[in-house]
Amino acid sequence: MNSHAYKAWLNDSPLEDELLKAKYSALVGQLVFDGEPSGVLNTAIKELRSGIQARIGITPALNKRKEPGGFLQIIVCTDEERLEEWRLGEEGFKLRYTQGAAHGYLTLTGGSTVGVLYGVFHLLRLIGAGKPVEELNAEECPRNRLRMINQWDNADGSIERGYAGRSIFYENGSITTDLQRIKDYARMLASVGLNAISINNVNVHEIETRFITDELLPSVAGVADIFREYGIKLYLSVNFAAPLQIGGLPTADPLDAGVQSWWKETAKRIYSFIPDFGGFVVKADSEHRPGPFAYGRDHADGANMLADSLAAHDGIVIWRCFVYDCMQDWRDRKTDRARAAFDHFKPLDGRFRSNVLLQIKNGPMDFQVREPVSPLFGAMKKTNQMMEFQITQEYTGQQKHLCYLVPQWKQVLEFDTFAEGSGTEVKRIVDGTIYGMNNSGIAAVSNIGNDESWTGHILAQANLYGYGRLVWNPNLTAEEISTEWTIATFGSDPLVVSTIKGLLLESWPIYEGYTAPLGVGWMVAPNHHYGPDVDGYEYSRWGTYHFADRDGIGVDRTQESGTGYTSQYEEPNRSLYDRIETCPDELLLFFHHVPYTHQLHSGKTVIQHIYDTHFWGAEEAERMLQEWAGLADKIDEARFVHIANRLSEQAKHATQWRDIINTYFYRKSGIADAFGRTIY
Ligand code: GCW
Repeated sequence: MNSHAYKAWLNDSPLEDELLKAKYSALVGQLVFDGEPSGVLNTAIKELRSGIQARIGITPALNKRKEPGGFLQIIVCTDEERLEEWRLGEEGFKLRYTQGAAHGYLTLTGGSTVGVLYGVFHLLRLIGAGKPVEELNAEECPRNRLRMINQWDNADGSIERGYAGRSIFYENGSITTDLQRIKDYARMLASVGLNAISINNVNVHEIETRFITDELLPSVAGVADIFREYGIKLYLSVNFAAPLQIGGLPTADPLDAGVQSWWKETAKRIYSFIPDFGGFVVKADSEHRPGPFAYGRDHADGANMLADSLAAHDGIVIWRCFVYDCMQDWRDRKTDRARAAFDHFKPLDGRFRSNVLLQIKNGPMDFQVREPVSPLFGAMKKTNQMMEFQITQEYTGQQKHLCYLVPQWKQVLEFDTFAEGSGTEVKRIVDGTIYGMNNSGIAAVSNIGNDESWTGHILAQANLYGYGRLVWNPNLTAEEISTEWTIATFGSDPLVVSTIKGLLLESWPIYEGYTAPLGVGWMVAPNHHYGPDVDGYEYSRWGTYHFADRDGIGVDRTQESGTGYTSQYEEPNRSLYDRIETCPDELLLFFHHVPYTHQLHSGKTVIQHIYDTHFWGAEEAERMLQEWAGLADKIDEARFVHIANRLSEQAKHATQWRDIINTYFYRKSGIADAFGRTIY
């Protein structure tokens, strides 16, 4: 596959500026490297040479010593002292342009071979953006150690919450033989600095349970080989009940000696096939998955037992905190799903092994368009913790709607938990600085499938790209990341850049505008979660209610009259959310049950806000389509039409959202729209 859609941000069209091309040629005509490149370095040099060939039209010579003329020298740091002296992290790199007497030259120094690889992708990005040679400088080191992607792919080829076709990893119960596609994916991930991937769904079914057996490990190892070439470690999601289901044991009790030695043997076997295997991702006692509760044990018992099996091999356990009662009764107003992760895990703080990481979803519910930040961040002071984001757009339009999530993630990472006083932002907890954790990082659920465009919606590629860049450096702004992506993907034409960047940055508020209001969430059709259904989950067992009646709407999570969820936050956040007077509008209904006539800080009533944002959101969705139309003669036809079709579907669907939500609340409240607009 060779289309623009497939190449995504690794667009390698020849540069048009001939003068600039000549300048680049003078600089990168020879690559100087003293040694025999192998492994990741080999990948880096191949990427560099093919990238330069495509962009500039020359294939750089690979020289051991400098020949006359400009050059690009590659240096790999091989010992720790040097790393310190050069102030380079192991995965970091420095790129320097120097103007010599007769010619200029570039030096790319990597803290390790993978540092060089990241430097190569960075350099190619700068060249693609047409940076002047004097500006080919950078000094970069990733802020987060673990920069991970979680695939929710199943062995049968389906993808849980996948919106871009079938799995690129599996077909009919086995690992695919089309390894090229996996390699192309590894490239994309490495190009934005990601370094870890779990390749199967956290809901581990029958076949995937056997990925850790002699029978299937050879093919898993084949996949690990591909990712290794790009500096990416492979992880597997495992089934906590595996000793029972495939081990022939009568129990999976984590304190049972037989179970413990079964997992130790299993770990040994895995490492014999994959020497640098990353470790296990575990969803246990969550949504009917097996776990330690069945044996009267807790999460620390379960996670530690697995951690012990991996410790000798430097492997880690990533234990998910998405644990809640999914058999609730809507009449029960005291049980609160939002409280669950904190209630389960906070009491266990300090009990987890150092090679256990708790993976916490960004919000306390489940990847809604708007949620507060999970209060577990900062609450676990003696436990490694990492963030879980969702790139796949389960609740945010399923890659049929444009919803650029970088601004949302950015808000989460910038959130001040006050866990250690002011300035304890989430980004500094998950990067390990606040609690000096040895394991930390960020993971996200992937949004790719075997669709030609990878992500179903070409503009949804920006979410995968943006995720990688943000995790590399959470201090980048959404504006910077979206500009970078647009230029890499569509080129530097100013109208193209400003239009696409604008669409991306406006899309989250627009999507929020015509869907569930004021942080309440969950007004989606059950099961598949696409499209409006205000009461779709209102009487179900999942604990996701909005409690709308004729008088008001929202969930009372205050300390005095509600579920007490707000008490899980540190001050001043606790009072901020607890008090209706200070609770931010966008989260009002998450924390409070209010009458429709309640006045927001914006000055509007809740009901008028609902009407206004829904009319506005649908109009904006239409406007996005018109904006895109303005790029007709600036974008190749295939991508232009693909995106136009998606945006037009979105605009249509937004009117459906608008009407269903508005009508529902008009009927419930009996209060008319102040502007007399059409409500059915
Ligand atoms: O949001 C829910 C999804 C499930 C998913 C679960 C989880 C993998 O609807 O499909 O299961 O979250 O995160 O475990």
